[in-house]
Amino acid sequence: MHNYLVIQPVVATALAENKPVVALESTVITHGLPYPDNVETAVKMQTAVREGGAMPATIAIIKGQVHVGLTDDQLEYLGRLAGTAVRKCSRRDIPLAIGNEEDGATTVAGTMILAHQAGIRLFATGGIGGVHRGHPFDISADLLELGRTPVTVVSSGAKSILDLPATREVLETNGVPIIGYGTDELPAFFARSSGLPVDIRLDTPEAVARIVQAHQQTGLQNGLLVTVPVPEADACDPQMVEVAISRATQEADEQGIHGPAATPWLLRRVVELTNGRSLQANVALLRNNGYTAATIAQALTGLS
Ligand code: PSU
Ligand code: MN
Repeated sequence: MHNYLVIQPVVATALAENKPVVALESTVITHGLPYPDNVETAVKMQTAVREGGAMPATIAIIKGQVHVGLTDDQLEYLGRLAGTAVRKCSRRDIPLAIGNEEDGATTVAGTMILAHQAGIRLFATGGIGGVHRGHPFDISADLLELGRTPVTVVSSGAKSILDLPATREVLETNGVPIIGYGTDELPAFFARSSGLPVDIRLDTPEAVARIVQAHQQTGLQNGLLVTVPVPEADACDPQMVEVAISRATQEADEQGIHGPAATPWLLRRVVELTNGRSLQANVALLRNNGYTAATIAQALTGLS
């Protein structure tokens, strides 16, 4: 293995024995949720992956080393970096954090790259990045990475802080199929639907695993996107969320918040504007996506 890559022994053993493993990202910990909710949620998500029958492998860069699978102490260390200037690592940023021996939180894009290098095929998170509303050139590196790295990402779609129709178009251009897990519509993170269609609806882990397997057999090098709606009981009232999101995006424009700072700023502001109500949905969907990804990972090891 590469010497910058430190694979936690339990994760390495699971991989060597062809047991199911699910990667988890770290930007959601440092930039997506406040401390200490972020650490609690990360732990809950790891537990949900185990309950679904797979080994969780949270990925982050700590002092220039890529860790695949974190200890509780390392999770706590990362959690306390929330609100600091810790580097948010997509493809562009990975060599900067490693070479400069920095800490780095991996985004969906960054986590896909490092999961693939470690030999992990499934990755669960909350929401992917997309095309920003009113900023058609601010396209998340997540969308391009999904077009070039063969990892299956399980998420609840994207928040409507983004331009969802444009996001869908960019995914299509990059050859990324959207699989609706138990849904005909692309989920919109806090809300179970967006009005936009998925490319295929599948209702069981086995059905998704067959697509992942077929994709692997073809040797295609893009990623796959599996979208899972937030559990019904925890979904937010769409109107309440929309009001918060509209206000947050308007404020961001007025204050000139853009680039990599845009997504974290908007995420924090939406939690404030919904009085934390959106946090409950966020935690619920993260756990549910971890569990779902684990069941798919397990079905996949049954096929190969
Ligand atoms: N969307 C969320 N929560 C998150 C993110 C997105 O609902 O935590 C994070 C993910 O790590 C994602 C990143 O990969 O933000 C996208 O950032 P950008 O738009 O700058 O590419
Ligand atoms: Mn961006």
